[in-house]
Parts: sequence; structure tokens; C-alpha cells
Amino acid sequence: MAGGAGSRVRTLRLLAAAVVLAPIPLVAAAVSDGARAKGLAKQTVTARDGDLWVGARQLTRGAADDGQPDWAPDRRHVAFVRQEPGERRSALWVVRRDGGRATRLTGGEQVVAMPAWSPDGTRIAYAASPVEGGSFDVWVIPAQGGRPRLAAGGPAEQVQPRWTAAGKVLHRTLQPGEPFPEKTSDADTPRSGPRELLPDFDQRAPFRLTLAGTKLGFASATDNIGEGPVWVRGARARAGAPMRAQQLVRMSDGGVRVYEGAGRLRYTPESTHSHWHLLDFQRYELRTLDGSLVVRDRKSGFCLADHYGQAARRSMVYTGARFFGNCAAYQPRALRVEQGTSPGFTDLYPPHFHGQNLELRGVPAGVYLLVHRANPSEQLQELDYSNNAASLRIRLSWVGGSPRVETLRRCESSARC
Ligand SMILES: [Ca+2]
Ligand SMILES: [Ca+2]
Repeated sequence: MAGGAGSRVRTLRLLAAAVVLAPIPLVAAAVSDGARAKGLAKQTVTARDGDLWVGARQLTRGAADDGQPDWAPDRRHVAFVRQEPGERRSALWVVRRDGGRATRLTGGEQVVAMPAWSPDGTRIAYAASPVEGGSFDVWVIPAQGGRPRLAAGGPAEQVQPRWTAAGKVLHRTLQPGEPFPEKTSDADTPRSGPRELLPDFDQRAPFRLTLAGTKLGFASATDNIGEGPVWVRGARARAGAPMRAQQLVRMSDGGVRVYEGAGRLRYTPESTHSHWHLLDFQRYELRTLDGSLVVRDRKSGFCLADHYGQAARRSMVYTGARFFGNCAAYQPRALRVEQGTSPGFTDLYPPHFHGQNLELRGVPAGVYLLVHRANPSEQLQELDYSNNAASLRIRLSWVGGSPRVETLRRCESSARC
């Protein structure tokens, strides 16, 4: 009796909380995100000893001399100049802000200098001069790569390109004997418009390992420690058509940018658990120590929500909970479904909860890596992809047909434990 009354009180409290929280409109809340974003520490990108750094994060490494960095307006990429050791020529490169996916944009026998990103983020201006002699001219190249176009040329040294708000390229002409200007850091992009407040998944190492028969269950937790929410919207024109996901990204001025191709959602009908799942949000794998795949999960998908505020202290921006949806439960014919995780919140799934496990049958005794990876195909835009994997080193043994699992080591930020 007492238990029943207690649970009724708890239910009423939960209902009251839901009523208080539910009416908070997503769009109105964007303004406070923007205001908070202005208080974020500036993330200056600097060149030191031939490598690029953002704060304590090293963006580039290796023998090449990297310098003259310039932030993209949305601060997701950095343009820079790379000179290989022993070479006179140099080239324009772009690297993702977490150090991933560096690509070269220019080739040929030329010296490149002073990249400057256009305010709309689509083009990069730079100065270049042939290695065999001649003067610097100013060129413009598409930021995704392509053919460069001459913006300012002639016998004098045209250097230091910069952009007007309207997208026109200005430059400076050096006087004879005038020293060549050098750029060692890029504090911000004041010439640019609003920037993206991206989420950042930070995967925790697997925990609460539990065996059920030959299945190894585990809890998984993914913190959003980014500047904005993970915000996914599924939409389709008619029931029966595939539900494709868009990612909505908040901007620092309160606006929203929409990315198509953020994955797929699928309706999962189960007696306890019928709703729309985001596919490929996380992947669970057993791998050998040299990285070969042994077993993969069969989990059907994920329903993101602000249920657990565990990441709050690790987040740069904490704007409170905002995603309380049930992922369109019991609506298989829904045309639209929205889900997400606010900064400071954690997506947490307990062991054996709808596929939170791996089948060990047939796996020989030995030492393995149990790897959890968030956003494995990078279909969602985020600040940093280098913190998406975490792992355990485990020892598997078999006793009378039953598995035993012992954790040997825990690696919170690496797939190779
Ligand atoms: Ca020139
Ligand atoms: Ca991440």
C-alpha cells in the first residue's frame, strides 16, 4: 500500500515536472544558446614549431612545416600553408578542427602564403609566387577544392588577401624592400557571420559488463560536451516511405542550419518499446588486439533524449534539458519525428537493453578489445571526431560452455586499449 502511494506521488511529481518543462519551445530557446556562445573562450589557432594547435589540441604533426592558419567562418576547418622538409615550394591545405581529414588544395611549383577564408565559407584567397622566380599574385580557390582563379596580378607583390563582407577580395601591394608580413595565429573570424554551435559526442568506455547466457551485455554512455544540441529530425512525404534524418545545427545568432543526409530512422515495433530509432548512432564491437573485427552488435537503433544530465559538468554550455520526446512512440505512420540531446546531457543505455550486447558463442578464449564508438560513420556534424571511441581490454575464457569475462584495462578515449 505504502509503496503504491509512494509510486503515485512519484508519478504525479514526474507529471508535474513534464508539464513545467514540456512547453519550452525549441526555437525560443535558441536565443539563450546564442547569448551563452558569446561567452565561450576564444579558440585561437596558432602555429608553433611547424605544427598547428588549438589551445592544448595539436591539429597537425609531422616533419612538414605548417603555418599561417586561418579559421573557416564556421570554425570547423582551418586553412594553412604546408612546406615539406627540403622543399622550396609550399601548398595550401585544409584540416578539420580536430586534426582529421587534412586535404591539399593547391599543387605545382609555387610558394603559397596567407590564406584567407571568404565570409560565406565557400572560397579561400591566398598569395602565390612561382618557385623559379616572379612576384606574388592573389588567387581564389573553392574551399572544397577546384581550379584557382587569379584575383590580383602584375609585376608588383600582391599579398595579404582579405575579404569584404560583400565577398570582394582586397589585397596589399608591398613596396620595394618592404618586409613580407607573417601570420602566426588566427584569433577569430570577426569578418564572418554567425558560427555553428555544434554538438560533440564524447564516448565513455563500456561499463557494467554482465553475462546472460553467451551474450555479453554492457552499458554505454555518450556525453554531449559540445556547444550546441544534437538535434535530429526525421521527415517523409507519406507513410511507408523511408524516414530520412536531417541534422539541425544551432547558430550563434539564434538561427538554425539544416544538414541533409544525417542518416535514417526506423520504426521498431516491440511490446515494451515501440518507437522511431535513429540508426547507426553507436556501434559496439569486439576486436582483436591488432584491431580485426570479431563480433558486431545487432542493435536496432537509438532514441535520443535529455534523460540523464551526467555530462553537465564537462560541458562548455549548459542550457538545460529540452528534448523530452518519446520518438513518436506507437506512431508507425508518423511523417515527422524529432529527437536530440542537449549539451551537458548523456545518452545512456543499460546492459542487454534492446541489443546492448554481443554474442560470444564461437569466439575463442583470449584477450580482446570491447570498443564503443559514437557517430561511427560521421553522419552527424560535431566539433571533434577524435573522442568518439572508447574501449576495454578484456580476457574471455570458457568454463563448461559458459563464458567468463575479466576487464584488464579501461581506455576512455581510444579504440586501441
Ligand atoms: Ca604580382
Ligand atoms: Ca566527438
